[in-house]
Amino acid sequence: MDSTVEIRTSQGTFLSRGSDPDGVLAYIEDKIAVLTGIPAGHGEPFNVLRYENGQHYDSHYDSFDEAGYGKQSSQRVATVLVYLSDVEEGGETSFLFEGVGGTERLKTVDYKKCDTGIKVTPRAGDALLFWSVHPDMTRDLHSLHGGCPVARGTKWTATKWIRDRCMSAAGASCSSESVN
Ligand code: PD2
Ligand code: ZN
Repeated sequence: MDSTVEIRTSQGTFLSRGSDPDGVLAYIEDKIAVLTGIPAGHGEPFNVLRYENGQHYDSHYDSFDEAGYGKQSSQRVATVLVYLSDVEEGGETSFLFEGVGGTERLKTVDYKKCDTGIKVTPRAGDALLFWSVHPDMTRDLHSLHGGCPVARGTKWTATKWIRDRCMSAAGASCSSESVN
C-alpha cells in the first residue's frame, strides 16, 4: 500500500519555518538536522495532523515507490514524527513488520489493523525517527507504519519528511556544515 490518498482520516496542514516569525519551527528543524545528520533544507514543511476519536492513518510507506508514483526528483529517506500531545487511549504509531518474525508477516499482514509489530505511544514532546530506505537507497519494506485509531482524547503530531536532496525554498540550509 503506497498511496496515502484516502487512508488518513485526520485533519492536517503544512507549516514551514518561513511562516513562523518566532523561530520555533526553525529551532525544531535544526534539532532534527542534528538528530538525523541531514541538513534542515532537505526537510519538507511540517505536516501538522489532528486526530479526533476514531481517526487513524492506515499503514503506508513514506518513501515513494517508482511503480506507484513514477520517477521522483528526490526520495524520502527518513521521517521524524514529533508528538505534540499525549493521547488518553489509542493513537499509537504502529510498525507492523517490526519484532520477531517481521519478514514472514510481509505477505499476510492486514495493513489496516494495529494488532502486530510494535506500537509507539504518543507523548507530548517526544520525537520518533525512523528510516524509509536502506543505506544503498533501496526502500526498506519494514518501514511500513500507521497511526492506530484514537480511542479517547485528541492526538496532535507534526511530521517532518526528509529527502535525499535539498528542498529548501524556505531558508533552511542545505549544507552539511550547518549540522552541528
Ligand atoms: O500520526 C502518526 O502516528 C503517523 C503514522 C503514520 C503519521 C504518519 N504516518 C505520517 O505523517 O507519515
Ligand atoms: Zn507515515
